[in-house]
Amino acid sequence: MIEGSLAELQANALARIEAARNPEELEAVRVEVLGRKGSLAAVSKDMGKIPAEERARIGKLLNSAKQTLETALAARQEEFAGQALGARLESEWLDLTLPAPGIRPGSLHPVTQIQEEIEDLFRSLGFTVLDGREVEDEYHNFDALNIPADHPARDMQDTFWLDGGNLLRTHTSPVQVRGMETLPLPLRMIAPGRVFRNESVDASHEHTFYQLEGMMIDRDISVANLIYFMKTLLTAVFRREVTVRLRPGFFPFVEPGFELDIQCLICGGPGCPVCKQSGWVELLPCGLINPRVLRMSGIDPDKWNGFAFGLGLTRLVMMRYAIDDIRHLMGGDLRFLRQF
Ligand code: FA5
Repeated sequence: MIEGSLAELQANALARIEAARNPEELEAVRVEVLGRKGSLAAVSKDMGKIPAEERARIGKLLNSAKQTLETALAARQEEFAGQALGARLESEWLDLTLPAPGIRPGSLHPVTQIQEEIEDLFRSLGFTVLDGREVEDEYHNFDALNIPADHPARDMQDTFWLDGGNLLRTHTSPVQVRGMETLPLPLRMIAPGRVFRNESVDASHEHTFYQLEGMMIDRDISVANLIYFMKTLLTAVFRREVTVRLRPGFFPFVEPGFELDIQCLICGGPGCPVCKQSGWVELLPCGLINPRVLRMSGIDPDKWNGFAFGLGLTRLVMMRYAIDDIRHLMGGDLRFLRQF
């Protein structure tokens, strides 16, 4: 009698183990059949009622049923675990053979591009490229350039003064002085770099911008030599004839001094915010080096003379690419910069 119900219990439990649809249902079957208060435990309790000679045999049957069910349960649990792992692998699957998304190549800032072009041009003409310092002393930025103590450029409004008397250079001209101090004569040098002025920003003025200084010292240098180099420079940068004009210009370190303006390439002449409605853009102040400046740097002006220029590099870039606001160039906006 007990044999029969044991066999039925086992068959029934095996079917339910097989039919369980998830680990929770399987656990419910395990508790019901193999748990402390489960159906197998109930059968064990009845062992006392079995005649002694039958007890050992029934006990064996009971154990074997328990083992069979435990094995079946473990096998089904493993099946569920395998399914769960499969699902997870499927959801987290990564194709390591896919090609990586391309790295977007960057490019040099337009100011750097034109700076490097001009450096190449002047190197081919025998010029040395010098690197100046952005923090300068008053002597190199002003005194050695014959800029008098009461010159308005030294004002707080125009110059960023630093503690201790130094300053952020207001132009690249101090590199002329450093060139005269260190290079042997005759000398040809250019010095591109960043300069700073304490002034308000508008479409054509920044407080931080780039200039490119140039200087040539030799024997018998004339204004004709200066004009030749300036024309060579502008033709290379604009790759076409540009209309220029020379006006007298005053800079204490050159004599005579000139302003070389180019006709505005943004508006072509009638006037726009970049050329302040004048049709001309001041680009290239230049002149023959003042003999006093040569003498201050230990050069004999009776034997040597030369020319110097101070190109507004940021403005030149604006002209070349017809950029109508200088703030685009200094703003670091990638939407703008990716065009170059
Ligand atoms: C000078 O700085 C002189 N050192 C140039 C020089 C060198 C003259 C050698 C003679 C011999 P200026 O202050 O004019 O000069 O500036 C030179 C150029 O820098 C200008 O023509 C202009 O193109 C540019 N520039 C001046 N101020 C600004 C500004 N705030 N923002 C952008 N560009 C400027």
